[in-house]
Amino acid sequence: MNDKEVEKLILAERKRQREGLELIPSENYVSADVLTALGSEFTNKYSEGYPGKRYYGGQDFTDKVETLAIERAKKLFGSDHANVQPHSGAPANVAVYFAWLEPGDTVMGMRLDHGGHLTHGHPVTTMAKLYKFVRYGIGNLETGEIDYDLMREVALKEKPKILLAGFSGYPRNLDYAKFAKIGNEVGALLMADMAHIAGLIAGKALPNPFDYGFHVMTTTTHKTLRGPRGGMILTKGTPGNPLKAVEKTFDNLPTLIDREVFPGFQGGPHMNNTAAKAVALGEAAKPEFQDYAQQILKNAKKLADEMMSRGFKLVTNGTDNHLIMADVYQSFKVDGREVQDILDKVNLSANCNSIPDDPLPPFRPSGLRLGTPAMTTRGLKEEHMAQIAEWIAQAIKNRNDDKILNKLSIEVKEFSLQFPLPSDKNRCL
Ligand code: DSN
Repeated sequence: MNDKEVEKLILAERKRQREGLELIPSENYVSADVLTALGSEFTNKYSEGYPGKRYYGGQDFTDKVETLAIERAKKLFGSDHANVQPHSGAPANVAVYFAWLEPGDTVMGMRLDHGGHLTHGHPVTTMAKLYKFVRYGIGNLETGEIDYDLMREVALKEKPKILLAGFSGYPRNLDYAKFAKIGNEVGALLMADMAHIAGLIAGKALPNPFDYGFHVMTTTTHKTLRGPRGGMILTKGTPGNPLKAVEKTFDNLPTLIDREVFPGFQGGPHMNNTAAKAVALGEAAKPEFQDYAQQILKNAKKLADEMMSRGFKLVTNGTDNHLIMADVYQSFKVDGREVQDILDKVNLSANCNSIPDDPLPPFRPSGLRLGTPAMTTRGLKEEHMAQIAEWIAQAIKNRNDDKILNKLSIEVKEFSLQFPLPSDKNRCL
């Protein structure tokens, strides 16, 4: 690169990623092909509109690459329609709200402190000024089971126009059949935000909400799906072909969503990103991606067991998916932010997170959130999980001993370097 200042930072970040282990459950390592598509000449092109209906010339190849991404997404997730233009997960969710709701309408989503996401109506978001958000949450904190009776009671009272299933900090599975029953009873649009688990659904390791009658799914493309940073909206039903599953017809939903993404509130799509999404969707359709998805779950269960055997209290006492939420405050009387900082010192990357009914504030919460998608990409298996749990426990216990922390950081680095990043091959920089 000519720009040595930026080159230095790119190389430093690459070194950080190689020498450490990524335990943040929403992060991953993409392939060299995804990086190549991201760095391609598609970044030079404006393509407002959709394939076959653009506002600028020169769209022969952008149309083809976007169509490829759309067709791959539809096939992978079993949808009738796909919009691959959202720049990320938040705009994907907002597009569905704008398409389906009038200001003042009600949406029902998961409590943030029980694992829900900011964009599911947290009071600090702009959406919370436009719509009324009501909540469901975990009924049994020991098992993590959602209180579906209370969900139904609130839904019957509040009549949400959207019932939203999805999370960014919930380590169990949702019962989509129960969601669908309640949603259909009140005539709500059934929406799943599968940002965290899209790769697990694509890899057939977790159930697909569409198989339970959901109407729309939103997702990011960079978490378990292992693509570039971006978003996507998948819908059932096509224009002029109403869904028969519910009394209300949702036939115009795909068109309404497309209009909200563009020209509603996004301008030109990022075509380099679209190309990279197409690559990632192609990779996720391969049989080996199913092995990857299963291995994520096996690793998460093993890591959870190894942590619990070392004194970590886990929210819901384990995991059914890729993520683990540890109550480090209850376990070791140290808050999640401090643990996050300690782990950074030993080349382990995780993030602090609020837990249900957290006695501590959101910026210094009780929880530590971690997960296995990224380390599984690097080839780690169940037999490595005891060592990772041990490093985390040792780092916390010896947090005031720089000598021990330094020794742990070297151990983690030497271990990590044995597992190259998938993009280490075929790099041009
Ligand atoms: N920031 C994402 C996560 O880490 O889960 C959610 O948007």
